[in-house]
Amino acid sequence: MTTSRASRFAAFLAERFPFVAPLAIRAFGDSGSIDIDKLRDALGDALLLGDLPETTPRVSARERLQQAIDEIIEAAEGFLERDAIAASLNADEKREMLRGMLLTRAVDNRLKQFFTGGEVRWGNASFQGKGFRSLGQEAIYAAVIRLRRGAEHRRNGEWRGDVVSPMIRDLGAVLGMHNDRETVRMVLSAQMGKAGPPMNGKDLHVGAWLHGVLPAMAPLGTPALTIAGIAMAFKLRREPRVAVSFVGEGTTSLGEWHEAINACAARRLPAVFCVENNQTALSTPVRDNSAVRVFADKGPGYGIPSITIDGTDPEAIAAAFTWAANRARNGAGPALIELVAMRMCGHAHHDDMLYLGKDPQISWSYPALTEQGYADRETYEYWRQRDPIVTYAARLEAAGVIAAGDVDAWKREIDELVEEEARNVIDAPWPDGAAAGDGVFANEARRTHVEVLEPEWRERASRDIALPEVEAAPPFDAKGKTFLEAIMLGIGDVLRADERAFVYGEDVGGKYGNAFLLLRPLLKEFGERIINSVLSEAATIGVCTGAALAGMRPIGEMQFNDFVATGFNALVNNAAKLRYRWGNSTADAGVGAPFVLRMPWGGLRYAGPYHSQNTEAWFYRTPGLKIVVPSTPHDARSLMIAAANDPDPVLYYEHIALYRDPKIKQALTDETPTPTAIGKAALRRAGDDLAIVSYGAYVHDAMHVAETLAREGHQCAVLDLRTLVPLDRETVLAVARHCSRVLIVHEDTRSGSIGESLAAIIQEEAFEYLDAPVRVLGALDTPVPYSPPLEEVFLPSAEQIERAARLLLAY
Ligand SMILES: Cc1ncc(C[n+]2csc(CCOP(=O)(O)OP(=O)(O)O)c2C)c(N)n1
Repeated sequence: MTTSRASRFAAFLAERFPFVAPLAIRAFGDSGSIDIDKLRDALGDALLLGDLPETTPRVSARERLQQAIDEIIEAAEGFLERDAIAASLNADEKREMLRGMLLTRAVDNRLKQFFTGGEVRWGNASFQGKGFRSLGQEAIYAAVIRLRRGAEHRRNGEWRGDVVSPMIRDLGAVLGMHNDRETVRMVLSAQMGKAGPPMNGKDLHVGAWLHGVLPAMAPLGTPALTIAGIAMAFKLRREPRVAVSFVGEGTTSLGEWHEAINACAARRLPAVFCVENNQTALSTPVRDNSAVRVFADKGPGYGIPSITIDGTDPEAIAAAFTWAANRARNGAGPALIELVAMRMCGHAHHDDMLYLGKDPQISWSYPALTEQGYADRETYEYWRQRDPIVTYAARLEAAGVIAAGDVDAWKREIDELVEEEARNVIDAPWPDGAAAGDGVFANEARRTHVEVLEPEWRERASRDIALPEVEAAPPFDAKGKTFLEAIMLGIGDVLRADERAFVYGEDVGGKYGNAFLLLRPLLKEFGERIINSVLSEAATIGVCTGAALAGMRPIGEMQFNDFVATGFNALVNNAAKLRYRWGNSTADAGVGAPFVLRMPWGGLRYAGPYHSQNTEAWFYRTPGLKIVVPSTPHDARSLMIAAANDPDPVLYYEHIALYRDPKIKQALTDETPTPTAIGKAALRRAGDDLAIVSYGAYVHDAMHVAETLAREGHQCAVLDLRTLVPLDRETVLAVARHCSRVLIVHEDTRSGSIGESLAAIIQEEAFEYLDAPVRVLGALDTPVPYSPPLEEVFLPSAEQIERAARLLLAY
């Protein structure tokens, strides 16, 4: 079999464009040279047929065929570029790749030894840690060899290089981004849950923002979305930086991965997507996960170039990633690289036994597969001959790049280094347990368990029974601004004040300005920063998260809050947890995702089960997300400014029924107002007899009921929560203690609602002040029905609020 460049090229064409391979072979003849012009001519002669009808309306057959030729030529040029890159790899780079693979295997071995060795003890038991193996996939080290990495890309404590998002199998890429004993210790320490940056025992996945490494996530598709957001930040700031996503072939079955690629492809964001096909997803063979011929076949579906290469060939990998990164940096958008290799170990430490049928000895060589193992025997035997360390070492030795004894000497050095760092981890302290309460939000006090029945605590807490002042607010003004206009003004204030801010969501940009035309007045001034997302809530949330991480201040939008469900994972498992997972360490302090997610929300409009929901309780109990719920135009504007300046993700719930409500208009200033503090409730009305606590649209119903009852001499205080997270507990409790009777009213369905949570807090902490049960009034526990008579029964009515209030007053 010949392996001349021309024959490799023909094989490449056979893989991606099989019908063209024979034509190329004929065009080049025996010359062995590859002439792109000759290929173009040959393709033109063969494909550009004469008179054919349109392929589809408005697409001529000629245009379609020309597109196909352009695609083949681009792919051919890519092949040549990769070949040139591979040829340009210098001896130092080659040695680094080999040493990097050795280091990867040594660390992987040490992680396994930690798992089986019983060296680390917690109390009376050994702590094994939970960890994943990378045996057989060490060549991934080569993917980062020509990325922008290293100290020169860190300026003023900020990472300015490329960013990679490794998955659990990509230990090599993590080590490659910062090949230093510090990284070795980070990796070992993360698995063993010891104190130390950057994870500080908070997560076993390791990331190092200051070296451009995101921590892997267990929800496997989500990091690709973060990569899309980071790439968006790079593009908006016109920085020549690239964001790289790695996933296994099993993960290509997850929607988030597709949504990320599509979002990047649509805007030609500087991203690279890599699929590592290692034959097995946990235990599931490739065929049970997908019917594709090769995973690179998925790329053309998104209009991006893709290639499949040998995942055990470091030079091919280095060339592929350098090619893809170059084109991304030059504005050509993402590419997809599939690496084919095999996992030569179990999915995780505990799975070695099942995969191989026997727990392997720690060794530089691959373990043997026994009869009992579930790995496919024939495939395993094939890949056993392709150990990237063995084959590459032989290749470099044959080429004179390394000398005969180099590998053995390196193995000794590396083993020593890894062992030293393992000892350091064994000797390292455990994290201070109390730190479990640190770092959910920036700049907050440590969270602790509180025993609210302790007499001392009760004594201290129960003193505060005074009502706060009724908050000063602009009065109603029929000529004033609507709630909708106020939100728009707040967004305008933010965009004007902070060049890092941009708006991202479905239908927000172009000539449209969002589904409610809310943003339309801003399009002229800020058109370039009001950007249409692809139709994907996961992508919107992922892009906001990644861009925020990379230093932007996105204002994302769910067209209706109901649709957040399709981005739920990206919000609760990524945006909400990022700060906490990084351990809030000094080295990575400030690594959070500060963005605003606008949530048009609520019923009262006969809009049915998918355009009316109250989703705030879904997130109320997710640590790491703030929630604001303005009820007046003034607050809508000033809370938008506060939310955009907040260092953490803020869900901004804007009630659609208030958007154009003429009864709540207020005069607003021309100047940017002072931001309203997040976490501060507003007393809207003072009263001693009953406290009505509410938020969103129902604040106005509460006020009406209070006014009605006042005419009869009953004075009700009305508390507008305004922020749900962090909850203004002190004010809620002060109002409850002061009035002794509490009615909580909200639009959301009752069971598991925020009202029930407040009632629990009030009865626990203000029990001795209460003269009546805390009453919670919410909607029926059903989906939101559409037809007016149905919705009116579903929602709590003014009559129900008034009746509950009267019963409480009389209790
Ligand atoms: C969303 C999600 N579902 C399930 C899992 C459990 N899980 C962990 S790894 C894994 C297999 C991943 O396979 P693949 O993407 O091919 O990567 P590989 O492990 O083979 O490198 C599964 C199912 C998970 N982590 N995340």
